[in-house]
Amino acid sequence: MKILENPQQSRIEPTARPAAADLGGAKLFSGWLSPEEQRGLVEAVRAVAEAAPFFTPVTPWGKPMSVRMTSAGRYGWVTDRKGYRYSATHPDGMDWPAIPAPVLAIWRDLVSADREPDCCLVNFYREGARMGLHQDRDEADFSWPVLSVSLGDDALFRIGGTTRGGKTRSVWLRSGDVLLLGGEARLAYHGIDRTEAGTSTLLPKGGRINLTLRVVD
Ligand SMILES: O=C(O)CCC(=O)C(=O)O
Repeated sequence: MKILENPQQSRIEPTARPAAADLGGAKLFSGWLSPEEQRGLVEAVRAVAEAAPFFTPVTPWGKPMSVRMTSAGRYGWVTDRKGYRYSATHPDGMDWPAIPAPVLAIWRDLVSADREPDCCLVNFYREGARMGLHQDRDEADFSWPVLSVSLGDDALFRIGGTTRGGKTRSVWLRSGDVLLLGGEARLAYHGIDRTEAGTSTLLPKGGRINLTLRVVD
């Protein structure tokens, strides 16, 4: 896994950054982002959504997902009747906006300064939204980890092994937490069982935003 070994390269006060907890190979950095950094990220997401509006993805089987999505970067992740895939354009035809600088800074701090992610998927969970257990496997090179940032309401995250139907464990992801799925956990099944409304005041109308950064090709 390409995690920087020198935490001194963090942007702000490296000593203030929490250590990671191990979740069966995944690394959870609880409280990695300060409230001010979280507010900055929400502003950045707002600008992304103005350029590339949230849409309701539909599974290849025709079922609308409960999560709304948009993306930033060279690619966005989309799904519709044609299948799950990365696309260079939004379903409405426009290019995706660039990945905001403060989002890239998290990747540089925790993954690598040598290569930027190609895609920042933005998931928006209203109350009642969830994401079923799945693997992230539409990318070409699994040696790059998936980095996931939680903003807003708490979410019950479930993670298992690399085969469907195996043992899973659950942990609450809170606003400002950063999770890395790399190494043995890169292809772990994972999902969000539910969010807990009212646990954060970060988003004025409530809900949860998840940013997922991936190297695609
Ligand atoms: O919302 C989350 O924390 C997980 C998102 C996720 O699993 C995905 O986008 O593949």
